[in-house]
Amino acid sequence: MDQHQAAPVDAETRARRQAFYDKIAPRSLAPLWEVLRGLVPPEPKPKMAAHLWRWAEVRACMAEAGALLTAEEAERRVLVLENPAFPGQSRATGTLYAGVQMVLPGEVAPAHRHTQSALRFVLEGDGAYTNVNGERTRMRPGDFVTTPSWAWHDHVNETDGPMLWLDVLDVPIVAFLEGAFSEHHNADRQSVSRPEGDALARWGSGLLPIDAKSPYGLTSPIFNYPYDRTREALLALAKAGPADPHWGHTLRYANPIDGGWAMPTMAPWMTHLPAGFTTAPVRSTDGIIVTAIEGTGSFEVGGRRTAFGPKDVFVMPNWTWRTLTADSDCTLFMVSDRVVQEKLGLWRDERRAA
Ligand code: GTQ
Repeated sequence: MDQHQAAPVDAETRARRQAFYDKIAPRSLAPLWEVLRGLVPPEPKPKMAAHLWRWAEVRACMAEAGALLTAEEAERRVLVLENPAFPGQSRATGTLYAGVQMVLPGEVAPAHRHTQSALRFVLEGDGAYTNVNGERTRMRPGDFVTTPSWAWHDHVNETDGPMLWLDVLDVPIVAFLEGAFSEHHNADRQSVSRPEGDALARWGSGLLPIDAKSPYGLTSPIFNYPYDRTREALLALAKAGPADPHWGHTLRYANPIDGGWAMPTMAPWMTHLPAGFTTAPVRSTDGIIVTAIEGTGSFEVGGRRTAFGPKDVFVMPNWTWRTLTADSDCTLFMVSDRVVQEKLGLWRDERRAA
């Protein structure tokens, strides 16, 4: 399609042009024609790399970090999952931050708030809680927990065992927009003003308050989408009919108020793949963070296959053909910036027959 080719130029012309560029540079001017191809490329060239973090490795490093400093000292004891293509940039994909957080028995990760939205996907432990704007939410493996932009949040572990989860934040997106603000609470733990389960009862039962007004702007008012419910729904789907060739059995986490994605900058969903199932190739403009809460299998991107097991975290690049294979029954949590791209009219996908 793109046939436009600049005619070759001789050395003298090139030198004259360069002299002109050098002359205008101090005036903060630059020639578009030297960079146009890169500014409006024919299609995305993904910069992020596909990568997998083995849970056993992350867990062992986390145990070491646990002996080095407390959650209070660290404010958040997190090992950042850094995409190898972006060293030092705290990015798991081109646009999303991810990390694994640990809160040990008796610890508190003190209350703060920030304009970045956060989500938690619980990996290990049972019953430590996160307080979000006056409501306590107990966490269990497989739960999807939201922390809306500018909501106070602290994490408290009063159980006997360590609690670990995957954090995903829109840090790179907010940084790009230069919209980062944050504050510390004057108390380590915020006071709890509503009973546990209040949000789920009001918003997460297929019912809505009669005068429903969104308490958290564009973010779903449900703080915790418990895994037992999500799992039950997915297994019912799997019983009811065949899996979609490209998506398997997939449900997205929705905002009950408007049916949109649960969060304004991060689009989370969950996929069940029965043992032996391989998805047909898809590529989409969003880079995706994945973790298996159950099951083993492999993913193939750009012709390279990598095996995964429970709690491994992996990333699949934007605009790169991908397939997922389940060796045993798999439940996969996935999240991307798809919601942002959809709002901007940018999201695209392409699908091939199996
Ligand atoms: O739990 O509030 O992984 O503020 C990074 C920044 C977690 C949190 C992260 C944060 C948090």
